Amino acid sequence: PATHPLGATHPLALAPVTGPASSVDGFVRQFLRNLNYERGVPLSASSVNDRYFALAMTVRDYLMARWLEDLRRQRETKPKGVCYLSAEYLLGRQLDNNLLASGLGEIATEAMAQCGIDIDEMRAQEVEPGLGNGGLGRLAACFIDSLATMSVPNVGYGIRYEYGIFRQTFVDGQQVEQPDAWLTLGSPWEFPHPEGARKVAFGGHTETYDDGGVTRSRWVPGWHVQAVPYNYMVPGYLNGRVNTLRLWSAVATDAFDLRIFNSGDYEEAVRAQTFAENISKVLYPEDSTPQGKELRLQQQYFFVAASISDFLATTLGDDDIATLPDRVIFQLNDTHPVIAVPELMRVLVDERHLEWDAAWEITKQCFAYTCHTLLPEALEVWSVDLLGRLLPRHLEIIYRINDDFLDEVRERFGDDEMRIRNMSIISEFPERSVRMAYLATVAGSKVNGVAELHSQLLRDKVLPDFNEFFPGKFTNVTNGITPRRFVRLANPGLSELITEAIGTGWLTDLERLRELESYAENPDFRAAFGEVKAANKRRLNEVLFERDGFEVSDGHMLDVMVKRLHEYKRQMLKVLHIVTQYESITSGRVEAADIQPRTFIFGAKAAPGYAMAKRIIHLVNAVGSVVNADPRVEGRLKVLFPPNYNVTLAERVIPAADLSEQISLAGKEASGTGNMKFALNGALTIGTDDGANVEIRELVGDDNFFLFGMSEPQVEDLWAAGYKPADFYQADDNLRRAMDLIASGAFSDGDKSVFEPIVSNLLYDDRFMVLADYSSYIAAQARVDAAYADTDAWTRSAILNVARCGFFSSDRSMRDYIDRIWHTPPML
Ligand code: Z2T
Repeated sequence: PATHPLGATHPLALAPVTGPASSVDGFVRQFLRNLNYERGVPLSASSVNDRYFALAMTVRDYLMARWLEDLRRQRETKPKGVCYLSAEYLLGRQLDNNLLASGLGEIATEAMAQCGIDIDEMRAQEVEPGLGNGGLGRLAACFIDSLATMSVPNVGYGIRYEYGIFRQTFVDGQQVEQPDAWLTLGSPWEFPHPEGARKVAFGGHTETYDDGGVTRSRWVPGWHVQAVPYNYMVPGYLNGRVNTLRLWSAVATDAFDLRIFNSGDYEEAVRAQTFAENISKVLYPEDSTPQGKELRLQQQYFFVAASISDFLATTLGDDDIATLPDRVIFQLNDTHPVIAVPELMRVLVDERHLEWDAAWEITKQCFAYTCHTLLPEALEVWSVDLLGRLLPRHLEIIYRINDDFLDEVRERFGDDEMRIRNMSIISEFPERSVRMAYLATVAGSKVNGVAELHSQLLRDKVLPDFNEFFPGKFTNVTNGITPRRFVRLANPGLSELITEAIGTGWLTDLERLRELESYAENPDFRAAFGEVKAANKRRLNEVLFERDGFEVSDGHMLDVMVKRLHEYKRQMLKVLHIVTQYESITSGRVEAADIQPRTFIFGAKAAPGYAMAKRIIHLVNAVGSVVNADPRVEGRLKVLFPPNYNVTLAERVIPAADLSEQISLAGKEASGTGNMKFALNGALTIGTDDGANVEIRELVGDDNFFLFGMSEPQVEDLWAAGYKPADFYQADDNLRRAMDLIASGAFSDGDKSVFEPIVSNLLYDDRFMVLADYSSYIAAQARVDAAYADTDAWTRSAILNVARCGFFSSDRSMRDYIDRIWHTPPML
């Protein structure tokens, strides 16, 4: 048998590599067994998909013993665990991650080679599960990776959307959405458990009844659906641990089937079935503006009710319900799962017959809430009307929670009606509705923001009354990213270089990257580091050519802005910089030869209903076609916008980047996590003092970060003073020329109307103060150009970025949650 890749004496090497797949021979045998007996094909007649499945199953088989062992030990020792409740998990491809976690990478590669199979072709066969929109969903995926790696008991609960985030295509430069049918060829990573289905109720009405002299309320639902769990392995990194991700899929209940049988109205019955199954059909693609659609509320309640019921049935079992807080913390990933609060109250009071106050004491201890935004339009509210129709009992419970809470507020602050109105979970305008963030804040044992600045603004600006009322409830946990996927897998070259320099161990103790600091002064190391970056650019060029036919130029600085398209993130500022450079060449004021060659890469999906975001995508593509084709530019500026940016593409783009664009208006980006991925892969950041940029800059130092723009207090002041974007347009020649060029139709075949809405929005509204930060941004970009010209100094800075960003490991985020919020020790 092969030795463990960490060496048998390494403390993480708890589980020796054993079992059928632990040698190349064994792996080949198990692979062929799976191909023959699970896929039913001989190697000679197998399709790529057959081989991919058989390979995945062989990795699965290896992990299975560990999974079963973890589940057994959890049943036996009953530790406190984390139930992460999230409507999104943006997992990315699983094969490589699971090979890495199991330590089977080399064995599998050799075994495939012996079978005449190129393992890269297997990797390419996997369609990534895109069950999330962006940062929030990817964060959930990083967190469950870290929990498994840290041996903390955890189940991630969510929804198995049949269609994940849409596939983005461009037609004439404009976004067109295609359905993401990720399950068409099946998924080898999921384990359906129809026998573990939970019944979820909806609709109907409530009624009162006499319970031995006490009047109680109960729910008489109108209809039900079945929630079928699909389990996914979440393997820790080389520690022999496997946690579970459990995603729910909706199917019609027997009642629907019976209706098919009895009604005689077959079509109507099938329609009813389709209605039930719609619940887990598709991920809502809005990342920051809740749509208030009934189906979305159905999704939220569906997965949350199934998850609580599942936890109580399978984990708490017959144990005393009063011990629940010793066994679980339900972490609410934003407000999407907050309906879990009244649901747990309903279960405790209506089903387990606890007194209200006792139930509330338990509930408060069992929840904690993470807020991911500051945008007022992103704060979820549900109309009382809709909630009352879909979940009448829950609405009653929310009213009672609110009444009790406001009584306490009155007790503390007297009849301050203004304060009462401001703190009420129920808002009256523009229609009566439930403020989900308030409900989560009242119920949660802790409330956290996702970066220092964000948590501070949350406390002081968004929920100041609550902070005053609940001293100590608000806290910060700065986000993080898993270094396994975003350094080791995405950047094998850099990983090898790091290991050569400082040895192994850093992937589970990322602060050890500090040991690289001295290497920044070592010319050989810098040369090797530069070579890795160059190789990563070539690797990126390969995929960009393959997937989009892009031809990328050598010797360019790679300037990257990848994230959802949103006005607050200010892709427009990046466009104005590009147009400024382009205009300065074509007007003859600057020689093309004097310009630092740059390739600008954009990646961004717009919410399908977000017209302005879609127009900005159109503009980026339009600017790209004009700039890339203009001979006067002499190929020194290139704008590339590969469609359908996703985790798989991120893993190629980020390691190749020289410059990371993190240019949101200060006070708008809660944290950002792409910013961390870039810094840890040796890109320098040009950024505002926003979100986690603040902490990145503090760690890497001002010399290794290009800061620009207003600070959050300056933004506040400018608003208060009355912001007039047109004044900035008038005052800055470069800005005026860039805006005028866009307005002239230069990027729309002379048709001035195409981008007019963008131009006039910037001139007369500009909610995110693009024009106010423009001159500062252009000046910072000039500093970038100057810095890049000194390759050695740039590389030194890049190394220091890597060395000083170990803090941003999601392992550290998890430690913070564990110490300050969850109190769930590792299960050793
Ligand atoms: C999302 O990805 C984020 C916030 C949301 O607020 C919703 C979604 Cl889908 C409701 C992002 C933040 O914008 C980003 O700053 C942060 O880094 C990320 O969540 C993870 O916390």
